[in-house]
Amino acid sequence: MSDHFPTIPKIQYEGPLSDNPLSFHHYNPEELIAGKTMREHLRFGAAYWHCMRNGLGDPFGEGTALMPWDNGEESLDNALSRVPVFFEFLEKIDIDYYCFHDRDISPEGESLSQTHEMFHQVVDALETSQKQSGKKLLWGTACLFSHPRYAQGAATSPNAEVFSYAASQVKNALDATHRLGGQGYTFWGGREGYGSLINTDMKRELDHLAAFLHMAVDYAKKIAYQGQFYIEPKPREPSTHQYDSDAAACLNFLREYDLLDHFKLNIETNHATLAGHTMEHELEVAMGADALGSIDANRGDELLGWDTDQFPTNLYGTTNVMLRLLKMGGFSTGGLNFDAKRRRESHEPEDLFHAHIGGMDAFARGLKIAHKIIADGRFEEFVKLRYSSYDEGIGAEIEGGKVSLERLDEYAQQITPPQLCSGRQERLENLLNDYL
Ligand code: XUL
Ligand code: CO
Repeated sequence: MSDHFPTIPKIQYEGPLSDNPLSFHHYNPEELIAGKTMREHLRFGAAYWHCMRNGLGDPFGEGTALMPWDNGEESLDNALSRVPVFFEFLEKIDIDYYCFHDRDISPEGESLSQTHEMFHQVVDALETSQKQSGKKLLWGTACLFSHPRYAQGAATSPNAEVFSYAASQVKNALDATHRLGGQGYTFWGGREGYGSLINTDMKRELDHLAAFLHMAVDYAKKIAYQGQFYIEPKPREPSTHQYDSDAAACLNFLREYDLLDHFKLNIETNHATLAGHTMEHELEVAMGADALGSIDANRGDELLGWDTDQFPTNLYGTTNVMLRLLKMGGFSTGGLNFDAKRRRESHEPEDLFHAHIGGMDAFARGLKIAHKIIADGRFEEFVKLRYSSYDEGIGAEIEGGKVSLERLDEYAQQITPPQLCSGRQERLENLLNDYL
């Protein structure tokens, strides 16, 4: 194994009393919870783009990240030399899965065919490293938002040649994902939206986006790629409005264009916040349609209005996510991918470890707390009781689709005016705090 993090040992579980910051205090990978190990429940993934390619710049200043293994060149050699560094990181942090965009792992060439050629050479290196380490690809994707050619969209660009370029990237990224045994393939519509409606034919752009996704589904069938397709909602940034703005908008789009059988959603916490929703709202919308596939785990900052992609450390947040995941019966193809970056001030390689340790420990605690809440059953019991008027009598008839408006008109006039029970929100909020 390479040694690019010489001062970092393999991170081990040392328990909550340990004062070693380079250890897990709560994430104990082999500990059993409800019949599965923590490792199996949580299926952590690391993002190649944030770990290896994010220099930590912001709109006001250049990057600060120290990356002694990187010579700063957009070359194939430099791309290849990042691969062992990333796998050493995965090994030391004990994360089993990773995710990448095509342009994170390899650069643009002079021509599109040269770009693809370099890309597949790096994919060869990833394949070798995966075999040696046992690490797995959670999902792959194509970066259809950084290059200036995508300034006006990719599949929703007004220019058909740009659409074709994007299709070519997706074909190659799908080939690579298939080869690497990727369990999923994500579409995040980075610039699939508009800056202004003044120059936009929205209906035409949406039709194009659907055609693009159908082509990907058809191609996956052709190459016998069985992984799960995901759409990742986000309302804005970089576009003023993105067509995949939240879970409900994505589901509506997928249904309208007959794509719902082929896609699930990859829900990201900070994107939920930007959409004006809680993460748990987005998860429940996706779950209601049996379409929760994977999670990009991070958080925003209450004081900043943009996608800060911070590491998740908020226990309410991780508990709320794990409550939904446990109720769903866990991931099948998906996982908890840390689509998160360090703050610009945390520029040393060691900070990559502290950041991921914090996220992993926060999710381990979320998992334990959520399991306890579900095992106790008090929330479930309360909610069940709250809706119990639908379990029998007129309620059961309503749910069974057996009554008409006229019948309810007659019924309502006979009964004494309805008495409501308290929703007990504050009592339940106190109860949640008791578990934390
Ligand atoms: C951008 C974002 C992406 C997707 C993959 O906000 O979250 O990194 O996860 O393209
Ligand atoms: Co993401």
